Amino acid sequence: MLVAFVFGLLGGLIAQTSAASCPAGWDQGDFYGGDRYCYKAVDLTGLTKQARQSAVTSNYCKKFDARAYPASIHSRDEDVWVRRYGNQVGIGLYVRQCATWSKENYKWRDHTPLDYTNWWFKQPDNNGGNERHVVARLTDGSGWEDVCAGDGRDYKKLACKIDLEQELDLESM
Ligand SMILES: [Ca+2]
Repeated sequence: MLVAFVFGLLGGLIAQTSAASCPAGWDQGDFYGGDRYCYKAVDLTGLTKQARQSAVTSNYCKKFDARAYPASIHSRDEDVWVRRYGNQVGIGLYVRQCATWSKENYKWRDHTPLDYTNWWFKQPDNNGGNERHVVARLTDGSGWEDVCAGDGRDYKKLACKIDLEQELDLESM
C-alpha cells in the first residue's frame, strides 16, 4: 500500500516536471539543448492585401496560439529549420515604426537577443526607405531580406514560434 502510494506520488511529480509538448499542428524543434520550442508556418497568401499587411505589422501568430510570436532565430540550425518552410517566409525581425531605420535597430519581436543573422547579399538595404520587416528567402543562395510591409506581397507565410518554458507577456505589437 505504502509502496503504491510512493510510486503514485513519484509518477505525479514526473508528470509535472516533464517537458510540455507542442500544440497539435506545431513542430517541436530541438535547439539550445532542449525541445522547448514549437514552430508553425502560417499561410498568408489567402489573405486580402490589407489583412496581409496587418499580419506582417502585428503579431498574427497570436491568432494561432496565445503564446506565439513571429519566429526569432539564434543559430544556423534554427535558420535552416525555419527556411525549410519555403521561400518568402516572414520572421520576427523588425525595426519598430518609431525607431530610425538602421541595421543596428533590428530587433526580435519576442525580445530575445540579436545574436545571429543571415542577411542575404547586400541586405538589409532599406530599399525605398521603408523596409522594416524581414523575410527569409531561398533563392540565390538563401538568406534574409528586409522588405516593406506594403501590401505584404513579399510574404507567402509567416513563421511562428512558441517558447514552452517562458510565459511571454510583452506589450502588444
Ligand atoms: Ca531590402
